[in-house]
Amino acid sequence: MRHPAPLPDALTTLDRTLVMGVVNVTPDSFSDGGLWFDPDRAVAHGLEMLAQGADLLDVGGESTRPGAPRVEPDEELRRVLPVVRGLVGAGAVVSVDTMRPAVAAAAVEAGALVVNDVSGGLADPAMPRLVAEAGVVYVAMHWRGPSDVMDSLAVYDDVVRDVRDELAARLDALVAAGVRPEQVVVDPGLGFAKPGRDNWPLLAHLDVLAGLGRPVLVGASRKRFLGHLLAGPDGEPAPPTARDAATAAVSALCAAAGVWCVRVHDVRASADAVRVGAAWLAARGEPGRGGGRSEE
Ligand code: PMM
Repeated sequence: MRHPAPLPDALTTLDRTLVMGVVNVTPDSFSDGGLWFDPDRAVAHGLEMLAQGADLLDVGGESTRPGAPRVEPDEELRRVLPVVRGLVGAGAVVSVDTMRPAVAAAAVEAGALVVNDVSGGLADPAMPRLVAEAGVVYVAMHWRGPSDVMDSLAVYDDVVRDVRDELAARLDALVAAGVRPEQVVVDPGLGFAKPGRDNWPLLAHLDVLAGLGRPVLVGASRKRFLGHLLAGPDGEPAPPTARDAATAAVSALCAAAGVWCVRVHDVRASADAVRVGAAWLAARGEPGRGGGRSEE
């Protein structure tokens, strides 16, 4: 498995897809809003996910569900920082899910090793410079605009090619701002300006995104397109918490496709699923596709 850099040896020696557990410190996320809004509960939830097999934890203070309004920067910091500190103090590898350079900087200062920016640096042009200076791993997700308008931006000629081309442009912009390519992970941004039908071709052609030469992260967990897939006879989408088995199935497919990391709410099933994918690849003579080393 080719890992981005820099990350601790405990992760870069793993020759399989990593599992990132989601810690949403929000009152309104689509699948678990409000459950972990209290910092102590959020930290306890993160520790539980580590015990269940999470390799790293992604702490976010701003919901990105379709239609969600922005959170004030001070409020986002107030939500995220105590949880990052608590989890880093407990020895976790922590990622911060934010579009704001100030929040990313404070989280990195508190020990976060990954900045996960769902806008890929588009929401705030100061983000790439901050990431270049901080030297941390940066997840650049495919994004076309804020959550309150993103559904209207879902117009593609060919969704796989368009997402690849737009991510390639982001990579160029990041490198131009001083970010080292080894720092960057790309992400198709499932569900972000992508209605149900557009998510499946992206999952089925992860090799096209991998062709950008960077590790790939996939966030399919509990998303709407899985709810629609699992709709009952009445046509009603399955609710978010009934999407975990399907999420784990996607994690196994991602692992078999050589994806670097899956971002999930229910860690236990995906921790098993990525091991299934690794065994499947190994039996094909393709263990981790490239040795358990980082690029540094
Ligand atoms: N999805 C959500 C939030 N952050 N980050 C990355 N890199 N990729 C994703 O697909 C992604 C993300 C939305 O899900 P949530 O509200 O459950 O956190």
